[in-house]
Amino acid sequence: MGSEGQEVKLVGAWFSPYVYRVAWALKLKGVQYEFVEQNMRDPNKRSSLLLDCNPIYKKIPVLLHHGKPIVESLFIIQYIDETWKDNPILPTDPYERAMARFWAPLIDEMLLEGLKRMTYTEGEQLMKEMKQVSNALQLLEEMLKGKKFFGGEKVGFLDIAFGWIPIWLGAMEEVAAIDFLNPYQYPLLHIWSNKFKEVHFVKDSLYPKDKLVRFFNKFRESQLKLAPKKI
Ligand SMILES: N[C@@H](CCC(=O)N[C@@H](CS)C(=O)NCC(=O)O)C(=O)O
Repeated sequence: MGSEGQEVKLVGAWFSPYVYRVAWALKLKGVQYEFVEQNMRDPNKRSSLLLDCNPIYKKIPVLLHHGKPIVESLFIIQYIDETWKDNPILPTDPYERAMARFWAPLIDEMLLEGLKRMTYTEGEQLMKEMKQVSNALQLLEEMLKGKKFFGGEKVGFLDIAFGWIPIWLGAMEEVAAIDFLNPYQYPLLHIWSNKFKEVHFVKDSLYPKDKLVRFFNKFRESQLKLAPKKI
């Protein structure tokens, strides 16, 4: 296992939480891969590689396995889990498995996409997004009751899906000047965040927070220029 070398390529970019998920899943499985960095700054200048392998969404990450592209991070993780059987990522219990598949995209929409939208919305819409983000954090706090990781005693699908929180949320909070992950309000999530950052394959893969803050500040500026102001 893990000796496929160049047969596995991860098409991504350093700043993307969706890409990290896939990298973590590959690392957990011990699969060797080549990282193919994309310049995502200009939506009109996507590489021909990305356009060829993700013509529908034109987004990263894309996993290339023996030249075959798999897109959408949560589907990619499931593909990885089914392809390399050691160190299972998804729960084996069918009910737990179904629930993990239910929560991951829901929290993506409420929390990750909600936070992105928060960086460029204002007024009533901003309040709505903030409420949704708090609701999502509360849901995560509930899920962690009696557990070390979302996956139980060890890192699983939801830990990998939510693994961006410890670093990316902090950077987004700084850009939006809002403190979301309050340890008093979300003590279990706070403990989990610290624990996840210490997981061996996560620890060495993270970029410093200030680099992400600079990136999100630029992202916010570009989105604010695009978004019509509603006052
Ligand atoms: N649902 C997708 C989201 C991926 C995504 O939004 N990727 C961003 C980078 S963080 C991207 O490629 N954006 C480019 C664009 O929207 O044109 C997934 O889970 O893979």
